[in-house]
Amino acid sequence: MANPALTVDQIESHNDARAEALAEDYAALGRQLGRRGVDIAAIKATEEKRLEALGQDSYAALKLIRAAMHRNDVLVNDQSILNYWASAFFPVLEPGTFLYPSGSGTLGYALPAAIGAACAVKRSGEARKIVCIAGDGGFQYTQHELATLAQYDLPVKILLVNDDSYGVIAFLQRTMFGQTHEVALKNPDFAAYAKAFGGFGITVDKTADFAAAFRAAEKSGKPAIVHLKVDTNASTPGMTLEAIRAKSLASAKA
Ligand SMILES: Cc1ncc(C[n+]2csc(CCOP(=O)(O)OP(=O)(O)O)c2C)c(N)n1
Ligand SMILES: [Mg+2]
Repeated sequence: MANPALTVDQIESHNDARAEALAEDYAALGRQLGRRGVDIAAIKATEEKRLEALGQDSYAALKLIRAAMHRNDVLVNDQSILNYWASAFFPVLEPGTFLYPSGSGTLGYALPAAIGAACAVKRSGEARKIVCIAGDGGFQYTQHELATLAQYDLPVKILLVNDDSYGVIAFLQRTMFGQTHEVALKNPDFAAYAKAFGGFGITVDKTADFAAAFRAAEKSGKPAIVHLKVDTNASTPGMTLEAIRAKSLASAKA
């Protein structure tokens, strides 16, 4: 016999129970690590300092976004260098406000998930912002869903970090093989793409311009893309990609 369909209320109560169980698991893990003398807060603070020292535009944008968001607003993440950093360093202040494809690591998750979050917020009548972060590669997996945002007038704000590349894959290839293969991307003009759907689109290429661009996106009241152009050779914690490449080539020659 087929399973009877679940009601929205049943799904919500199931999700609440799971969230509570997860919170208990994490608290228990924290206590266990604490007993072994592992100071997670200290490790996090050290790593955060290292990341900040890289002076990355995308990470600076992430911090500005946190400052612009209320504690109940929702950040929806794809899989990109900035999303990995966000998964470790974005301060999450309330349960259910940080959506991330934990485990599956699915590229293209963020936009459809943001649509789900925006529908839930609309249904609840609450005034909560939905902000979505994706890289150029991951965004293109599901970018046609911008049509859904436009059709249902869902004012999701998207930070699209564009390095014209599957950047993290390039990083891994350079680290392991000293060269890259098929990671460069030919992208559309993402700001124009948002405008083509009647949304708001803007391109910025430095941190100094980001806050004003994000404010303008919020003010528009529309689905919006803030298109942040970053160097294709963007840094990764601890070392720039170029430095990693040079080291890898040198060791291959030795
Ligand atoms: C469905 C799926 N395909 C492939 C991957 C492997 N993958 C993880 S990150 C990534 C590159 C993402 O590129 P982009 O969104 O531009 O972010 P960047 O690494 O440049 O910051 C790829 C191909 C994945 N996680 N999921
Ligand atoms: Mg990229």
